[in-house]
Amino acid sequence: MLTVLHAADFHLDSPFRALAPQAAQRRRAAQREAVERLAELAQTCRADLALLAGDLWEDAAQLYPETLEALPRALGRFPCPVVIAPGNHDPYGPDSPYARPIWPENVHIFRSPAVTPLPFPSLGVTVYGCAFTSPFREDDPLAGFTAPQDGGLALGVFHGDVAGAGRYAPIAPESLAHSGLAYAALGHIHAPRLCPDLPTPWAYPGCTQGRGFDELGERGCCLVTLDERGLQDITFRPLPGPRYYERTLDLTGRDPAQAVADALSDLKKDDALRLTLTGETEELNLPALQRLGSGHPGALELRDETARPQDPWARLEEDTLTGHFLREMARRLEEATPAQRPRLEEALRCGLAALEGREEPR
Ligand SMILES: [Mn+2]
Repeated sequence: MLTVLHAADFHLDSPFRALAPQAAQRRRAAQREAVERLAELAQTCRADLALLAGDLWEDAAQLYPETLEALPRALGRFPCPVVIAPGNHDPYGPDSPYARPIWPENVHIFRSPAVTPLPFPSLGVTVYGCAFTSPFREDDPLAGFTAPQDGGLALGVFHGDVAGAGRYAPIAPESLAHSGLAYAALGHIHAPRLCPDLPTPWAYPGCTQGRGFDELGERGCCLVTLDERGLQDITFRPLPGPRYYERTLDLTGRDPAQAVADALSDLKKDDALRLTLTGETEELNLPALQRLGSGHPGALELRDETARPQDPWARLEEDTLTGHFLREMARRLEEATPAQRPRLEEALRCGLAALEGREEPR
């Protein structure tokens, strides 16, 4: 049995421009720590091989020296070979950090845009992969490629866009199907997507850490097990670290400050929450509500979509259909028994909504 750890899209040293400088700095530190957590996971699950499918950093020109120390050090802690297929954010080139003598012996980096074999005879595995050598690549790196069926296990690691048609190495489904690979470890798409189907199982592990409200929830890597017949299992494994969440909070009948405090209570310090406030409530004191998030620096985003409570009887005197409706409902409610009232009140709300052309009763 072969255990493969597959990760991609670390985007180390992302700018986190939406955050205050200190919070952004903590996010970058957490990104570096995520690579340490990956190394620990590789140790605890006794990985035989790690496949990193590109975009390990956001921009080589903006890398901090700390990162160029931390990344090779963390990769050196993997108990196995680590194979990197550079992507559009970390393309290989003579000036790339990948060309510097900073990488430990267990790290192997693809340098050519052509698919190249990298054999690991002791594992009975050949890894096929290639590199972005510039920020764009419009051809399909797997077009016309088929791994020789030489008895060993053929695995692939590529940065590219499955079924995409853009400038980031579009990989056609037919190319994958004809590749002869027992598993294709992909990178580029930031949401996890696992496709274990034959003939060529593939997956995107997604980015190792969310960087904004377009990258919500748990983030991590894939653990893949294979035997000589091929894929046995793919599992998504979340990594610890700051998370982005998006929630809706209905404030109808609630104390806004208490409701927002409750929503924040299960959030970790560096987590970020976008909270859309809905329902009927008095005018909100947004700065005061925002201050409740001061324990989560720069990471509570409030969106006020609340409505003011309406007096249903405001138009009772009007000589309009609505006025007639309200007067009729007032008469019936006056005569109603307590048991009849809830149904009539519901009819009042629905009737008013219909007259106002609303989709939902207030
Ligand atoms: Mn990426």
